[in-house]
Formats: sequence, C-alpha cells, structure tokens
Amino acid sequence: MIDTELLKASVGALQEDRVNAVIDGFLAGEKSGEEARLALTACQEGMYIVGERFENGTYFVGDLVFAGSLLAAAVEKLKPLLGFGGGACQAGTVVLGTVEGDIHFIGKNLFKTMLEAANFRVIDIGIDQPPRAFAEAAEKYRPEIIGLSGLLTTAVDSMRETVEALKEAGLRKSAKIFIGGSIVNEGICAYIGADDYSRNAYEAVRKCREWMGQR
Ligand code: B12
Repeated sequence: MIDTELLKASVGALQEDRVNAVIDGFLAGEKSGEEARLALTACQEGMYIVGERFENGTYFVGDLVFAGSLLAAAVEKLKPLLGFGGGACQAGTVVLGTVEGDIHFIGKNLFKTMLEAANFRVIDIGIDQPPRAFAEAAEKYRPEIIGLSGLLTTAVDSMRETVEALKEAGLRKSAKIFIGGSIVNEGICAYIGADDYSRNAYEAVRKCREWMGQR
C-alpha cells in the first residue's frame, strides 16, 4: 500500500528524497494501476499545498520551478502503470494545448499520456497557444475532441476566446470541447461555452471514451 498522505505532504514540503523513497518503495513492491492513480492524485494535491505556500509568501517562483521538475519526475516513474489498455482500433483524435498566456504543461502532458494509453491520437499543439492555433489544428486534423488546458485565472478568457475562434471558423459543432486545469469548474465551463470540464486526467479520459462510444 502506498502512503498517499506522506506522499502528498512530501510533495508539498518539496522533500525530493522522501517523494522518491515513497514512489520507489511502491514500485518495488506489489503495485497496481489503481494505486498508481491514487499516488498521482496525492502528488497533485501536494502541488496545491505548494501553490498555497507560494500564495502566502512561504515559497517563491524558484520553488514552483523545483516543484514542477519534482512532479514531472514522479509522473515519469508512474506512467507505465497508468494505462487504460485501449483496444486495437484508434479511439479518436484529440487536439490539445495550453491556452494563450499560460505556460503550465505538467497536467496537460499527463492528460496526453493517459489519452495515448487509451489509444487516442493526440495532437499536442503546446503551451501559450493563441485561439487561431487551436482553430488551425482543428481544421487540419478534424478531431472529435478539443482539450484546452489552463491554470491561471487569465486563462479563462483565453479559453473563451478560443471557443469563439472555433465558432467563427465553423468548427465548434464538429468537436466536443473539454477544459481542464486547477481553475476550471462548472461556472467557468458555462461561461466559456465548453462541453465539459475536469481537474482529474483519469476521469477526463473516462469521459472521452464515453463520448466516443456515443458517436
Ligand atoms: C508547477 C507550477 C508552476 C511551474 C510550471 C511548470 C510546468 N512546466 O508546467 C512554473 C514555475 C513554470 C510556474 C509559473 C507560474 N505560475 Co505556477 N504553479 C505551479 C503549481 C505549483 C503546480 C501546477 C502543476 O503542475 N500541478 C500538477 C498537475 C498534475 O495538476 P494540473 O495542472 O491541475 O493538471 C491536472 C488536471 O487539472 C487535469 N488537466 C490539466 N490540463 C488539462 C486539460 C484538459 C483538457 C483536461 C480535460 C484535464 C486537464 O489533469 C491533470 C492531472 O489530473 C501551481 C499550483 C496549483 N494549484 O496548481 C501553480 C500556479 C498555477 N501558478 C501560479 C502562478 C501565479 C504562476 C506564475 C504567474 C508565477 C510568476 N509570478 O511568475 C507563473 C505563470 C507563468 C505563465 N505565464 O503561465 C498560480 C496561479 C494563480 C492564478 N489563479 O492565476 C498557482 C495556482 C499557484 C498559486 N496558488 O498562486 N508555475
């Protein structure tokens, strides 16, 4: 059993040695995909602690950078266990990117990894992407799903402008729009005009699979 409370606290405290010890210990023992997902959730919650400490002035930008690399390394280790066991056929195409003005990508990349494990084709257009970049990618790749990632408050308006750009390009109805990142909620989803939102990549992939099944 993985100690998720210890993992969360260790990420929050930026204690790299302890984070590695908990994850390596888990990987060396009896392990399951379900536990790996719990470990990931604990890491994500640990990042919320980092965010709070940044807000109250205990941590600085350098600490955010360190937290980012700490989490990226943990995700790399847990990745092989996070599969969905997708079938032989391709599940669908997703155009994915972080919206304009926002450079956070750890969560986006995690969602991408999980989508690929579930057999989706993912066109990752990168970070800080303007509305027209999403519209161009949607025009080119004709995805069933368009994923917008954002963690900054300012990303909300970028997301809304992206949806507007897709509408103007006549591409809004051909794809479901899924927003994600620590800022999203039901109200923001409605304001933006997206189809759904999630702060959990695993749950998001499950929804993407459901959507594809409904087509
Ligand atoms: C690490 C980090 C950074 C790193 C990012 C490293 C990287 N390569 O991504 C660096 C140092 C670059 C950074 C910079 C900044 N950051 Co920062 N950062 C964080 C921190 C601590 C963790 C983010 C993270 O990686 N979380 C872990 C991942 C796994 O979680 P996640 O992103 O939420 O993703 C999950 C889900 O949301 C979902 N998901 C993600 N994307 C998508 C997309 C779709 C379509 C779907 C369906 C799901 C989905 O799946 C993931 C897994 O479940 C957060 C704190 C927080 N509360 O999130 C602050 C935070 C986001 N940062 C913040 C700030 C203020 C900044 C800076 C402005 C700081 C500065 N003064 O320079 C800059 C902004 C630069 C910019 N223009 O974007 C604030 C934002 C406040 C706000 N509301 O606007 C936060 C909330 C910290 C805080 N509490 O103050 N940051």
